[in-house]
Amino acid sequence: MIKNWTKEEILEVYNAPLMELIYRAAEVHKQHHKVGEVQVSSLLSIKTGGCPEDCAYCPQAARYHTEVKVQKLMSVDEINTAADNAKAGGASRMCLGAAWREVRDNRDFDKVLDMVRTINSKGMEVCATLGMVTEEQAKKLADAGLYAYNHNLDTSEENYENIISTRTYDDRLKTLGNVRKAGLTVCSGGIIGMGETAEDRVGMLYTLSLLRPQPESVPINALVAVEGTPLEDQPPVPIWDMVRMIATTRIVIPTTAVRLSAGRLSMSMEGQALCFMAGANSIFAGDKLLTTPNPRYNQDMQMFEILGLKPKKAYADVRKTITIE
Ligand code: SAM
Ligand code: DTB
Ligand code: SF4
Repeated sequence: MIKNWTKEEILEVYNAPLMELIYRAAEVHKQHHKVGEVQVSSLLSIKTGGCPEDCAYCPQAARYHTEVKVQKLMSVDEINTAADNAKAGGASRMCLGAAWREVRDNRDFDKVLDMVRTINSKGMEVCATLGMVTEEQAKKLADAGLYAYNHNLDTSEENYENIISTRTYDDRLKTLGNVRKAGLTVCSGGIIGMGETAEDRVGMLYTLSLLRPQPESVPINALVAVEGTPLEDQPPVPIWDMVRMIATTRIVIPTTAVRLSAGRLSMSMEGQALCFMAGANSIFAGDKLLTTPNPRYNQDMQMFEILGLKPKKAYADVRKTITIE
């Protein structure tokens, strides 16, 4: 039975003494996951910048003056090469990101469906984050072999309008519903460090925890404050807040993959180790996220070696092993 958390209960967890919180999260983690196994995803921006939305954190919004250069949708050939490289580097999942408000039924979408087929045929999990989708579009993505759809709630319902005005929280939830109806797995989380309160962080986790089924993956991003965006002057998120947020996510949504997402470049290895201890079991690897830098791949593999972490195999690889044995 999945526990129905109240906001008050989640806030109590979030505010617990830090060592108690980490211990509790680590116990939950051990019960539901293999300790030390971390899913490694490769992130690729297939269409960059020029987005009509006004998300205050985002360097890809056309209305802010950032250094991001607009790039039209990549070709299927380019994706093919990128997927080969990612696989050779040990990634088991590839996540395709597009700076779109929503998916439109046009040739670009057909191209994305081709990209999904191409990556899927290599035995890698494919995830996409393309903005809002209808149920029909989500079904087409599922038919092409998409494994997961990422669509973040980003913050609490109450704080949403302070961060984004060009769409509503309900729009976001509607897309998550469409994704679910199409049989895709759901990846949804948010960002901390945008000036939100602890109650906002908890409010977001509360909404995510109420989804049935709960999301299979919850990315927790630390804001990367990019020059030219309205949030450019936000101070860096203390690592302790990141650890608290990850531990609380782990406790409230025990079976999900908690992804230590954006912001790792500003974290020490010790800080990241605490995040893994507190229940993070997924990262984005590769020296670029969508438009901002990420730790170098070799540096991450060194961290894996030191902390005794192992990259998790793609579900497709696991299936193959089972059939052969
Ligand atoms: N356009 C699509 C959408 O908004 O759903 C997909 C791409 S969008 C860049 C994916 C997610 O990246 C956002 O929901 C947000 O959580 C995260 N993100 C974007 N800019 C960020 C930043 N500067 N720092 C941390 N996370 C960020
Ligand atoms: C998510 O939650 N974080 C990733 C992924 N989903 C698509 C994106 C992070 C983007 C960070 C800012 C950038 O590189 O543009
Ligand atoms: Fe566009 Fe997504 Fe960036 Fe918002 S987060 S501006 S929707 S690319």
